[in-house]
Amino acid sequence: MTVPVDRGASRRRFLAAGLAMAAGGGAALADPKNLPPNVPEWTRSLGEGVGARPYGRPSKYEQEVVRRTVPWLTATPESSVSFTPLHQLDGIITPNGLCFERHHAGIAEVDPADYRLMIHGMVERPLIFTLEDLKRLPRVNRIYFLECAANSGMEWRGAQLNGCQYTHGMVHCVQYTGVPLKLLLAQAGLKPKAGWILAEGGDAAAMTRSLPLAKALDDCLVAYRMNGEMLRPEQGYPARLVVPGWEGNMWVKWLRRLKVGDEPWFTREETSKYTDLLADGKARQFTWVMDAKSVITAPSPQAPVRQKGFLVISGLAWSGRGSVRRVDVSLDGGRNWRPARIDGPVFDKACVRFYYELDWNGEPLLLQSRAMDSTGYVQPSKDDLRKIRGVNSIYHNNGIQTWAVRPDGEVENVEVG
Ligand SMILES: Nc1nc2c(c(=O)[nH]1)N[C@H]1C(S)=C(S)[C@@H](COP(=O)(O)O)O[C@H]1N2
Ligand SMILES: [Mo]
Repeated sequence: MTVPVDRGASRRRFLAAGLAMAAGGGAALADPKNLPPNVPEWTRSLGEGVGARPYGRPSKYEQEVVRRTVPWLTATPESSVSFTPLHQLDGIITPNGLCFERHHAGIAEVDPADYRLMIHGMVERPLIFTLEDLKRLPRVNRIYFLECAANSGMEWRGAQLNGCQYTHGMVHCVQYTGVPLKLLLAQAGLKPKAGWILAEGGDAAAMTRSLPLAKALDDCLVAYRMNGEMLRPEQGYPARLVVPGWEGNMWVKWLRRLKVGDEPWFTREETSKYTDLLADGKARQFTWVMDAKSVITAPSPQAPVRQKGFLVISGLAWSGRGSVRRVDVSLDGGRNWRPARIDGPVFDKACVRFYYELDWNGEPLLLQSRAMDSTGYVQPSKDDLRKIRGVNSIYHNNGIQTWAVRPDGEVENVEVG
């Protein structure tokens, strides 16, 4: 059923038309015996009682909303990544079970009774905390995004992966509960020469990163809860480092040790990995901050447009340097930009949700979004980024993404010259 839409109509009329189409369009898939004026199946019998689901699960009709992997990307599942289904989510919070995972040696299953966090090195009092010790300390709640530095890393040499889950799905945004790192360091007492901290994970990769003391004392947390419940094993249960705005690799999971020193350790993860190879063969090192970035999550290749008429374009934006101040959307590959509508809370170093509504009559679109943050920084085009960074890099690709919307509503990952 097609409802002709007057292109000059008011937004209220677009909405009315959209609703009429939704009712008509949905009818093809529906079972008539559940539709008005009939009494549907679920009204004819008692439902499952309370207690049947001690830990709730999504509806059985939502089974397609899952993390996905790209099998050819990595040699083993233990050192690999799964991607957040960004195209199927809304708002700013990522549900715990859908947060992308990046492990270098699989998921460590840490018994909380045996969990210990050691603080040593250039401190007055080396300390060992149990999980209960951490939980007894004053705690804070903060919403932050975590983005792997390799997010969009496959796209440096051109459009590759057909879906924002794969091009941008190495990001999640949750509310952490934890202890400010500065409080733990104060308990141990920093020696005058202290300038760096080595964070080590308790997994088989024993992931280690050097963290400058200034950042540790600023806003880092040792978190043990996400979105209210204890961290998931995938996210570092029972405790992980939270390094707001900085590359995901530094957010050491299954955190077992913090060593205070006076210089960085130059570990594998900050020399051979997580450095950015430039065109001249030199590499940038210690590029910790994740710059402003955005992506349209729907429509996108995995979320094509199903109906003409009123269309909500939806996306996510974030910046590791502050808060997102504005997001612009382009329908024509970056020639014209219009401000998007940000809806929901805007926090520092957290995702924001933006919308742009339009009436779509089947004309081809080249959808783009660009984020601006509180420092005045504007998300660059991929070509502008390549002028400075070359194409040897894997990490820190925050270039503007383009989705081509075809007249039939299918969407494709493309680049505009
Ligand atoms: N101990 C440990 N911490 C780790 C990793 C790891 O493999 N082991 N991977 C890092 C990387 S590269 C990223 S991007 C983030 C991913 O966090 P997530 O799995 O919660 O999404 O964790 C970081 N912390
Ligand atoms: Mo990462």
